[in-house]
Formats: sequence, C-alpha cells, structure tokens
Amino acid sequence: MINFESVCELYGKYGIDAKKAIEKLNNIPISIHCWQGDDVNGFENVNGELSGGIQTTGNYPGKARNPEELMADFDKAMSLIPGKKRINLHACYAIFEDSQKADRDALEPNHFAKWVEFAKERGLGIDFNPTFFSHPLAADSLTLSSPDEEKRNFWIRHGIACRKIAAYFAKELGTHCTCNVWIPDGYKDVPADRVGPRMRLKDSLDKIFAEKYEGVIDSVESKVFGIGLESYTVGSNEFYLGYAATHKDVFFLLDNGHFHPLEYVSDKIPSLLCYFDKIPLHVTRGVRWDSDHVVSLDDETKEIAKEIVRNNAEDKVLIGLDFFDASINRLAAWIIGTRNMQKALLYALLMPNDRMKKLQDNGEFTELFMLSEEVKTLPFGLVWDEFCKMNNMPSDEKWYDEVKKYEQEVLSKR
Ligand code: RNT
Ligand code: ZN
Repeated sequence: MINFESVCELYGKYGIDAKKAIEKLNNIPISIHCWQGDDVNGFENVNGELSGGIQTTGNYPGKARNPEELMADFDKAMSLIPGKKRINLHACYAIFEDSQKADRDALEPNHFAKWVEFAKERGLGIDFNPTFFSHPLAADSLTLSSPDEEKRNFWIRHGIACRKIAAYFAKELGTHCTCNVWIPDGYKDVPADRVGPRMRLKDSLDKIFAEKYEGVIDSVESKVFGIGLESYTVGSNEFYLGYAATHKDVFFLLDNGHFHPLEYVSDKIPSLLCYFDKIPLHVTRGVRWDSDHVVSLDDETKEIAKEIVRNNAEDKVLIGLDFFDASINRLAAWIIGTRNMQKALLYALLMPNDRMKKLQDNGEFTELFMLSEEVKTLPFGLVWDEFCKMNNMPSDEKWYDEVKKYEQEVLSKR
C-alpha cells in the first residue's frame, strides 16, 4: 500500500504541492443543477413536455416527481460528492402552497422559501435561472424576442421577477447568486428577418437588467441551435458577447455544448478573462450535438479545468453543471458528473503550471512537451483518494453500492 506521504514526495520532485492542491480543490464550489434529478421537468406540470429545443432522452425508472423526492435524491447524491457544493435552480422548480399558485411572471421569493430553508440547513449557496420554456406562452419558442408584445412583456416580467428572487437568495444565504438567462428563441427555417428578433431581445434584456440587485451575478447564455430551431438562433454567440461587453454588470455564460465541435470553451475562458471578471460556466458533454451527456473526465473537461486553475481564476470562473441524462440512474449521473469536474480540477492543480509557463515563454518547446507528457502518469488517483478521505467519502466505486441500495429501497418504489 502506497501512503499519501510518498505520493506527495513524487509530486514534490516536480515542485508540486499535493496537500495544497487538495486544500484548494476543497474550496472550489461546483454549482449542481437540480434538473438532472427529474429530466428538467419542474413542479408546475409533472410529466409535462419539455419544450424549447432541448431534450432528455431515456426513461430510467425512479425520477423525482415532487419537491420532497427531488430534495431527498439531491441529498443522497450530495452525501457522495466531496468538496464545496452549491445548488442551481430553475424558476419552474417553485414550490407553491395550494392557495398561492402563480404564473411565471408573478413568481415571488416566498415561492422559493422551502429551497432557502433547504440550502441554509446544508450550507449551500443557490444559483438561479428564469425558465423561458415548457410554458404555453413559449409554445412557439419565441419569448424575449417575440413579435407579440403581450407575450414579450410577459417574459420580461418573468426575467425581472427571477432577478428579485435571485437577490433574495443572495441576501438569505450570504453568498452571490448567479442568475442566468437562456432563451430558446429561434426559427426552424431560414428567417426573413434576422435583425428584428435580435433588436427585440436587446430591448427585453435592457428592461430586465434595468435595475441593479445586490448579490446577483447576471449572465446571458448563447447557443448554436435547438431541436426544431435549426436555422436561426436569436441569442447567438456574437449577440450575447456583444451584449455582455457593452453592459457593465451582465456576464457571458459559456456552455461547452453550445459551440461548433472544433470550438473549445477551454480557449474561450482565457479570452474572456482578458475582459470580464466573472465567467459563469455550464459544464456538460456534447456528443455530436448539444446532447447534454454527463460530464466525463475527458480531455476538454481537463483543459477547461487547467484554464481555471493555472490562471488563478477560481473566483472568477463560476463553475456550474448542465447535463440531463434520463437513460441512467439520475443520482449516479449527478455523482459521476460532479466528481469528474472535481477530478479535472485536481488534475489541473497537480501540474507544474509555473514551470510550464516559463518553458513556453523561453521557447523551450521540447522540454515543455516532455514535461506535460511525463506528469500524465503521476499517481493522480491516489491524491483523489486522499481528497475523498479528507471529506469522509468513498474514493472508489463503493459509492455506487449506496446508490444501488437507494435505488432498491426508494427509487424502484416510485
Ligand atoms: C439549453 C441551455 C440551458 C438549459 C438549462 C436547463 O441549451 O444549455 O442552460 O440546459 O437552463
Ligand atoms: Zn446551459
């Protein structure tokens, strides 16, 4: 059995402090999305249709059907994820007492009081998202860019209501709340007017962001296309990057499923770091398209983590997850995806980053290549084990036994 001290010695030879690495990792929050637990269903209309050009595929049994189940599942999953966690909610996860049902444009902080209670008890921060889909007024996938002024105003009111709720989360929990606007708006076929919808979106955003709310980090999320909306996306990359660049307190959220396959978010992070002091992320795994597979410990996830860690941008890059796989156990999806993001960060923290930068600047590319390949076979897994041990969590596949037990005892009975 190799002990952690000898692992530290091995890393020490490369000038890497493995103990420091796990301490750092322990303080990097990952915002875990509630919507993996119920296939982006929400509580308004259980088993309703997911709209907006996004899709979960699969029908693994046992998805959460109400707040109690979702919270219990989330708790179980969190008990098997080490490190610092936050929870990311969508507006369609409002919890109503029977008498106070409200439409999206009339949502209020008290509709999220149960979530605040939940977060307080567990020491979690909350991040938030208005829900501009799965609603009758979004049936045509036109919300903030709709030519129908009444509809557009409804969605503007929703955006404003959500920012107020985000401010409530920030105040109650004493930590920021990222409030991210993603809309599905687009057209299936080649549009006759590409500017009009964008000018309307711009106007809607100006109205939504008109007031400043304490503790809220506002962001806008672009994408390439949605299902049934293949020809045109109103909220394109250029549109939102331009918007964020010209609006002081609005940031640009990068979802790594939302770009062409040869564009890399790992290269976009260091570009945006030159201009923005916050970069919210949605880390996902697109397979051939924006498929939202569970995050894997793959090259791009590691590369994203490197850009966060070696630029000391842990406070600037706000890491959130965004995947929804309904074909496998949903708790396992949460656990695997989140632990993979943490593994990627740890991997990046265990690289001789300063030495590598110097080699690049000195033009010593042979040594740089040699070193980057050598460190790949250092016993990274043993440092991960230590990190899990420090958090009293199983480091190996033993966590899966717990999930299987929960599946037998709880999920299979739903
Ligand atoms: C959709 C966006 C968006 C959603 C969530 C549910 O393509 O990625 O972030 O996945 O808001
Ligand atoms: Zn996203």
